[in-house]
Amino acid sequence: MEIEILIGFGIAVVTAVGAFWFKSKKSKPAAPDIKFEAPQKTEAVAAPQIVVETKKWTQRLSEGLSRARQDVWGKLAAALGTTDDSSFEAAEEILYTADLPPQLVADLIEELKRRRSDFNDEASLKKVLAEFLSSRLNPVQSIHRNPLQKSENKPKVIMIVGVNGAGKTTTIGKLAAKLAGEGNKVLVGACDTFRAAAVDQLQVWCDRAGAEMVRAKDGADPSGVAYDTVARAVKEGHDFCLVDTAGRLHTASGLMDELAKTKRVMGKVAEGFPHEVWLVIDAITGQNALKQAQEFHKALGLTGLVFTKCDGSAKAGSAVGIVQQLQVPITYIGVGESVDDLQPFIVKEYVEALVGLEKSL
Ligand SMILES: Nc1nc2c(ncn2[C@@H]2O[C@H](COP(=O)(O)OP(=O)(O)O)[C@@H](O)[C@H]2O)c(=O)[nH]1
Ligand SMILES: [Mg+2]
Repeated sequence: MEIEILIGFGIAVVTAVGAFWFKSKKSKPAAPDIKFEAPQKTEAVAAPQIVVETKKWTQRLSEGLSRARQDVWGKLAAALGTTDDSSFEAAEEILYTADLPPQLVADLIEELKRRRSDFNDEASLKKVLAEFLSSRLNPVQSIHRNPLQKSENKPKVIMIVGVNGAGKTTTIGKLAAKLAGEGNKVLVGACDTFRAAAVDQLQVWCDRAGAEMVRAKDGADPSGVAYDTVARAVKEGHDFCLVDTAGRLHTASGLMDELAKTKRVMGKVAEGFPHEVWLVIDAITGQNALKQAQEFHKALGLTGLVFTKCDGSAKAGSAVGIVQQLQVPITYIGVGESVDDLQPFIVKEYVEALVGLEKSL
């Protein structure tokens, strides 16, 4: 009797499990068809090209500034979680790791204390930070006109200076690619005549960009190469002329004299040459970049700064201090080695990416 009950029970269990297995197996194939196709297709087709482009750059900028955001700006929210004075001390310490000038740190802490009631969560704190940083950048940045607008009297001449390894040659290569890609006739002068490798590196960029290049024998006088370059650019009707220079240490007075001469000599070809003198700054240099920049500014009268290698640098925020103290605007910002990783510096994009505001909206 017991055996019969057990067998009966066993059959019932096997039948139930079998039915359930069969049912679940049968219903499986239907699901994937609906899930996969539709959303991907509509997104790709519907998005207008321009939106996709903008998104890509702000995304790259955001990724490029992630180190600075994680190590500095993003930590402020946690530090300011409490309302006592020690939280402001902690915030101050974090800001110093960003290599900001002491006065700027003091001003920001004061602003945070003054506006304490304006932020009660992370998103509102980020807004206050972004407003503060913008208020420091905007007065200098707003005086800046579109630097890569074609000059009425061709060519527009841009001289690029900076210490060794800052990213001068790469910046010229990227700008040449951008300008030539827009249909401009571009001539590049290889005035870093001290290193054959530097000239070869520039040649590779120019070949890729579709720009022409003036090169002289190794060790030739850089100012002579600069003169030849701009004179040829005038003669041949180039739209833009980009002049690369050597970069030893900014403390070497010989370099400053040589650069000043190079600039002067270009002015002999036509009045107003060069129209722009841009200093390329490696973001990792932090506060030290200010001393560099002051030296270059004194010798050459800078019209713009290019802030490179912001990717991977916790000090990417130091740009704010440099712009404010030097009163020279940033024209371009670089967050990587590819051509598209160098883009015009837009205050709103930069501060929002730096503090992570765009993510919390
Ligand atoms: N990660 C990163 N590397 C960069 C950036 N700009 C330039 N570089 C690299 O920095 C190095 C030095 O650049 P280079 O243009 O030769 O410097 P120069 O001595 O001032 O001419 C090269 O390896 C570049 O690829 C940037 O924005 N991000
Ligand atoms: Mg170089």
